[in-house]
Parts: sequence; structure tokens; C-alpha cells
Amino acid sequence: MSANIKTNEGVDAVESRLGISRRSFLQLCAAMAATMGLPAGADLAIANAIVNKKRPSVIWLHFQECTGCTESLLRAEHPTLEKLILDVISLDYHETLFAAAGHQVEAARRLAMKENKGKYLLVVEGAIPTKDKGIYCKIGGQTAIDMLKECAADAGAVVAIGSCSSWGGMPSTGPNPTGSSSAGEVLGKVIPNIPGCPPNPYNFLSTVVHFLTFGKLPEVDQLGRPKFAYSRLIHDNCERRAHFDAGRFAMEFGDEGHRKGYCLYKLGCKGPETYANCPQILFGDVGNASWPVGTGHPCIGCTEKGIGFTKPIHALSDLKNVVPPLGFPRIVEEQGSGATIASVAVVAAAAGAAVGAAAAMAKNLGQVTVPPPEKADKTGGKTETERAES
Ligand code: FSX
Ligand code: SF4
Ligand code: F3S
Repeated sequence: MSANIKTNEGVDAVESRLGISRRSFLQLCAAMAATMGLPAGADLAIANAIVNKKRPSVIWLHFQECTGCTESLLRAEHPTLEKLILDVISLDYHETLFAAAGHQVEAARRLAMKENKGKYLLVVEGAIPTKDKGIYCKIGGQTAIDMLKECAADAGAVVAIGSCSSWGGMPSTGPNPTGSSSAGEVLGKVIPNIPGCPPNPYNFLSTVVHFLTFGKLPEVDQLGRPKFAYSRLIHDNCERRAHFDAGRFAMEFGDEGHRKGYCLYKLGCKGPETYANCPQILFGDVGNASWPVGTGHPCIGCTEKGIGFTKPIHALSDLKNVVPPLGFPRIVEEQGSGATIASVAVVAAAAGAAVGAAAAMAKNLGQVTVPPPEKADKTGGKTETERAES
């Protein structure tokens, strides 16, 4: 622990700078350490780094995008997260946030790059149009391609923020008339990236704080995504997963299943093929369920190349693991009626199984008796109650 942390001076200074209590600040450091899966003591190392280290110079580029990445950082409400981000870094160039404009701001960028040569962090937001020599996005007379290459040449690290710069995102949606490409494609290498449209601000903050604390970016997967944030399947951490396993689905927006919070797979949820920590860290600091699926909308796979903005929103997801664990606890039936034949068939269909597999699934659930096909045919597909009423 540093002298500053011991004597409170540093933390007190942060307290007055950010207007948050010492307790909140240390809690946030502990939360970041936990989010990144860092060992014990890392929270204090992070606190020390924020308090004592020289803020890294950050050059933030904007290309083809909606500025949602920046907005999501600025709209974060947890003890003034945006203030913390702006406190942790020295934002030396950012087209949206700069008061200056024109040649003045381009001069500021070049000066910051010169003064922090080899050390500054380059953050790239937005895709880069590559068709027709990149003429579809120019800033200060420079194409996005040239600007990115110039800024990346002397950067200490380059990070792509958002799905657009990570893998093309929304601007690269077919037929992709401007040849939108990721920052990594333009630079010809895999670079660390924080996909999401927009990405979660905590994932960005944690990545930057890791850079500040340890002098390097966190460990990434083969796609360049920090493992701490993108190594788990959304479907495996979703609060609606028990409904999926029990065959309880919302079949259309506003139906009974939807109102009861059933699984959104049949509405096109891409949680089963999307890796991200959305269900764990949530968005906007407004409490439980503040993430797409929690609000009742299927995940569109915004973090995942080939899923978000590529697969139709309501197309069914490919299932990477549909079989519930054998020891999965039995879900409570509603008034003894159990899963319906329809919902069981849905699970079977979801698994890519034949219709006959519905009976096996039902047997596993131990909740329903499936009539043989002939009998079902004779009843015209009606339930016992419907037949009684007809
Ligand atoms: Fe928008 Fe960022 Fe989406 Fe893209 O986020 S929220 S279009 S990922 O580059 O501004
Ligand atoms: Fe959750 Fe979607 Fe998986 Fe259903 S399909 S359990 S809503 S992630
Ligand atoms: Fe995006 Fe799905 Fe998370 S839509 S924000 S990856 S829940």
C-alpha cells in the first residue's frame, strides 16, 4: 500500500476531485479488480495507480459510428464513472468532447502524439471505410485510413472500442457500400477490442485501469477481446436460463410468457451464441435486470462478429449447449399443469431434434404426459379443456 493510501492524502484528493467518498472509490477499485479476476491486493494496486500515476495520454478517434460508445461512457451513473474515466486518463484528443475545432484541434492531437511518443493510448471508435481509397470518411482533409495509421504508428497501445471498430459493426452490414472495416483489419493485426453496440463502460474503464496499473492491457482471446469480459456465454449466465431449460418461452412480444419473464429464445435471442458479461455487470447502474434480456428484449448479439447486424434479429440462435446439466434442479410447475406439449416441442426443435424427441424431453422434465401422435391427430390438436368446451 502506498504512503498516499495510508495517509489518505491521495484518496482524499480523489475524493475532492470526483466528489465521491473514499469508501465508494475503494469499492469501485475492488469491483474493477473482481471484474477482471485479479488476485487479492489488486484493488489497492489499482487505487494507488489512480491516485499516484501520471494519467496516460489518450487519443480518441471517431470514424463511422453513432458516437454511442462515447455516450455510454458519459451516461454511466455509478459514482460518476464518467468523471473517473476522465480523471484516470488525460483525454488529449476527442472530436465529440473537444471545445476546440478545426486546425486547432488537429494541432493539439499532433502535439500530444509528439510529447507522448510510444506511450499514449490510442482508442478507435467506429469502422473505417476502405472502398475507393477511403474517401467516405475524412477528417481535417485526411482519410480515416491515413489518420488511423498515423496515430497508431507511435502509440503505446491501440484499443478498438465498440463493435464498429472491433469487427465492422453496424456500418459493415451488407451490402457494406463503403467497405467498412475494423481497425484491426486496416492495421493488419489483431488489436485489443471491446465490442458491444455500445460496449459496457465498465469493460472500457477496467481495461484502461489495467493499462494504468500494470503498464499493459489485460489478457485477450484470439479475437482480441479481454478475457475477463468476453469469455462467458450470455446464455450460461442469464436469469431466464431456467425457463429455457424447462421449455418455457415467450412466443411473441406481450404474450403471457413474455409478461412472465420466460426465455426469449423463440423471439430470436442470440444469448446462446454470444459471449459477453452483460448479465453480470449490467448497464446504467439502475439495478436488477438492466440489460437487454432483463428488459424483455432478446439479445441481438451486438458483441459478436457474424451475429449482431448480420443475423436477422428474430432469427433463431445456433445453440452451442442446449442440454441442461443432468443435476439441474427441477423448476416449479404452475398449478400442477407442467410444461405444455407445445413448449416441450419448442425445446426439442431448438435442439435441432426430431419431433419425437419432445416425448423424451418431457420425460426428463417429468412434468407432462405426451399423447401418442395418432391420438393427438384425432383431437385436432385441442387440449382436454378445449375439447370439453367444444
Ligand atoms: Fe455507436 Fe460506437 Fe454502436 Fe459503433 O458504439 S453504439 S454504432 S458499436 O462505434 O458509436
Ligand atoms: Fe436468456 Fe436468451 Fe438464453 Fe433465453 S435464450 S436463457 S433469454 S440468453
Ligand atoms: Fe449486446 Fe446482447 Fe449484451 S445485444 S449488450 S451482447 S445482451
